[in-house]
Amino acid sequence: MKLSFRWYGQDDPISLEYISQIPGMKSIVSAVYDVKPGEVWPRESLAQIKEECQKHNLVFDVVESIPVHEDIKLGRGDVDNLLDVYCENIRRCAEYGVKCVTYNFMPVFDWTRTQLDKKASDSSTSLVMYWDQMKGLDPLKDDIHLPGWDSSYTQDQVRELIGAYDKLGEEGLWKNLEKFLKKVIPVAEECGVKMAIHPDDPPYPIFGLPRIITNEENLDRFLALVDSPSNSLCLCTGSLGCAKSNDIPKMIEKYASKDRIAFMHIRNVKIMEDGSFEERAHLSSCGSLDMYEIVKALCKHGFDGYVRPDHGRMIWGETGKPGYGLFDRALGATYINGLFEACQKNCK
Ligand SMILES: [Mn+2]
Repeated sequence: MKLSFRWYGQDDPISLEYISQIPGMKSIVSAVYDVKPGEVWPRESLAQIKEECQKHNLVFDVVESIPVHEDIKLGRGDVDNLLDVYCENIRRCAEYGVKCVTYNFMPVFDWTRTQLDKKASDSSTSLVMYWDQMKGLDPLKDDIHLPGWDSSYTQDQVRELIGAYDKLGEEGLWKNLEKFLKKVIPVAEECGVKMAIHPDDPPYPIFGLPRIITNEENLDRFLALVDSPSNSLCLCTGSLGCAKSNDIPKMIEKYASKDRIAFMHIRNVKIMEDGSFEERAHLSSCGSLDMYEIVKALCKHGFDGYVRPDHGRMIWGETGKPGYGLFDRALGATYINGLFEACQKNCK
């Protein structure tokens, strides 16, 4: 496996120097963050990320993410031009050494939480999604400002988008995803890039919006749309793991054996009685997921893709971007290192 860490570029309060001091750290996961979806990424921006990483003996080889324009997901507007731009961005990333590109196909919102700084009994804070805070919210009637949702949309735009997705439905979204893949995957193959779709977070409908990258049946359907190693998964344990019905080690076993996992996001969540969930420390005993079984399933199939510690808690007084502090993600990285060392030695 190749250990990686997400870095938000020059504005990230966590420096590449600090990241490079985490044992075993090799790859940087980043993106051009100041360009809107549907626009071409300037080569200078990619070159700059690459150079900065090199200065710290790190490699910029994973992109998270190239966002998919809502019109591609909705199949409206100038889709063909938007798809051309998307392909051009893949080519440009490859020119600067990128091997894996993450993206998602979630309508409107990337992820849903009701609170970003829920205090645990040890005074650490983390992101949570509580149903009792969600219930009663109706984006068609109320002005909703959930943390993490794109604040560049006006409430009217959100309502329009929700209406459009409602009309489209799940099958319509599948159709548009297929069109996207048929255009993009051949380009990725050509330039040696693995496209890794991130599952929906959480993996069930929110406010009636269709969600399709959610469970084993749908992952099978997704991978069959274009049967190529370039059409791969970013298997996020914490996203898929929010649904009790998803058996994460079993899913990893299946997709790693077929070489269809390009990228692993490893983190733990605690699922509550009512289906609410809290992001927790990476350790198995801190949440609902068995991290040992997860890593064991990867090692059994000689997994050599990218791995990153996903969201961490805020600990030791650190402040910053929720989920993306240094300390707890670094602890996660060393824990992941330990699990891999043990599992790899056991597999031999
Ligand atoms: Mn993730």
